[in-house]
Amino acid sequence: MEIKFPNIPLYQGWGAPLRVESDLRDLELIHGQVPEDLNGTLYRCGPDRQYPPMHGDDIFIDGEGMAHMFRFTNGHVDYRSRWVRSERFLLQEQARRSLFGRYRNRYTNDPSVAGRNQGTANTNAIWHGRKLLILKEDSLPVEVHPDTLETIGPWDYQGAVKAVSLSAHPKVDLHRNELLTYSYQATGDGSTDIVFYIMDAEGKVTQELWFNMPYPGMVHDFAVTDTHVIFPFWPVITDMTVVRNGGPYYQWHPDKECHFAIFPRRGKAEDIRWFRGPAASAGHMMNAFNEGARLHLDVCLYQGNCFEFFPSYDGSPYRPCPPQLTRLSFDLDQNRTDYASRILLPTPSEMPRIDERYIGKTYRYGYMLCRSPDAAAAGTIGLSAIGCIDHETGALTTWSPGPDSGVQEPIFVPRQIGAAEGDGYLLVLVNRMPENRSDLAVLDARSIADGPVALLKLSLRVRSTFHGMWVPGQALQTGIYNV
Ligand code: V55
Ligand code: FE
Repeated sequence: MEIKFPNIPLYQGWGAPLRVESDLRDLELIHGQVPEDLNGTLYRCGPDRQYPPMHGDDIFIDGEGMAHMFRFTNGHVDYRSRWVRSERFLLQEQARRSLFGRYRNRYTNDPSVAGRNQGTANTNAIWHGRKLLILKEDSLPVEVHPDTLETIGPWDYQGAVKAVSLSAHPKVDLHRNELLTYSYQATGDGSTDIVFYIMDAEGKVTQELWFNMPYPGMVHDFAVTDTHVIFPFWPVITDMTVVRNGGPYYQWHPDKECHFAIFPRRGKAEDIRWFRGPAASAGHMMNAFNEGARLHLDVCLYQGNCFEFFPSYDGSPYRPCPPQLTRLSFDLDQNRTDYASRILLPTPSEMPRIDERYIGKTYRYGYMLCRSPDAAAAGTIGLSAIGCIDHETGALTTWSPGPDSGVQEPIFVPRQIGAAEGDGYLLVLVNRMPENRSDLAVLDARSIADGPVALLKLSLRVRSTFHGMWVPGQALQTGIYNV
């Protein structure tokens, strides 16, 4: 059977399937100097396409996972990429074709893979509990080797995780060396079960709280404060009747409300407080923190449906709405169920990150993709700049790699153990679209507008990735983070 990808925009230009595993020792330096104090590894993960899809209407969040690493040692930077050899990948490799159908819809899979794991392992890479884990929210983590990216296998915390999946957006508490994570639709497709877990530095489950969601929604990300956990439920909902008929796994329900569950990190089901508000949606949270009895959630919020490819259940047309960094504030000492909402930044922004030593704490700096001044002139959303918001002044500073280039989610690296908040670097993959290849930019996080302190060249394209993490060399050796 011939290998031919459908002629759709998704697979053209920068999105063309790459399907290549690479090793590139010693990236070329375009300009600047790689900081000598930057020792460790940037891990990232994104989708590629192993084989042409079974259905023509593929969506970009559904390719097979490719893991990437950039290892920094004493000024040298080495790059490597490997497919994540999930059960799905291995089955398809054997068959030399796609066997899994539409995104998360097992009713569209080839009958030969009934009951097999359809997880793509394409969303995030995190290092915790002495393991490098590749994550996809519909399945359990896949462990890969932190030096080689060779796949080791699925990881269920020695059977302690009974949920069928774990989120791709866990939070690592670097101070306590704990992982805070969860599973939604945790007992199977369309279920309303959700479970919150805390794992210790050795990967032992030390907290587990099961409860029910208001509807079987998508819970792509959540947030934690030093004391609490907040789960947002946006009305992007699974209807199993639709799924069984081969339809989309999620549909937008503009007539349903958002719900938020807030409880103490070590709380019980009776501690859960619920809040509600008008329909909106989001992929990603920047951070959350406590201020007295109030909990603030900073989120890149869409005033409508954030997924064009998950249509409205009632056939109403998709209305584009740019993501805006918004602070939702919840009073925990009163009996109200509503919350306050304030836009922190009107400029569209997404893929928010912070200095992760400040997860759950009052924090000053946020980093994200944002609309570049160039794109603003062209009238597109064009999230082609890196932004840094200073919550103390409200000021936004940006760096754009040029009008024909794109950027991927920035990752913050502290300059050294004990550095002040925001004192460090941002690592940014730059998409050089006209040249069909990538750069890796190292920015000084305190002055991103000055441009990279080091710009490294790859002779190849690093297809768009979603998320990742910096792991200090010292942490890989000792097994724990030291901040
Ligand atoms: C998202 C991404 C996913 C997914 C569900 O950005 C939601 C949201 C990368 O995969 O499966
Ligand atoms: Fe995400």
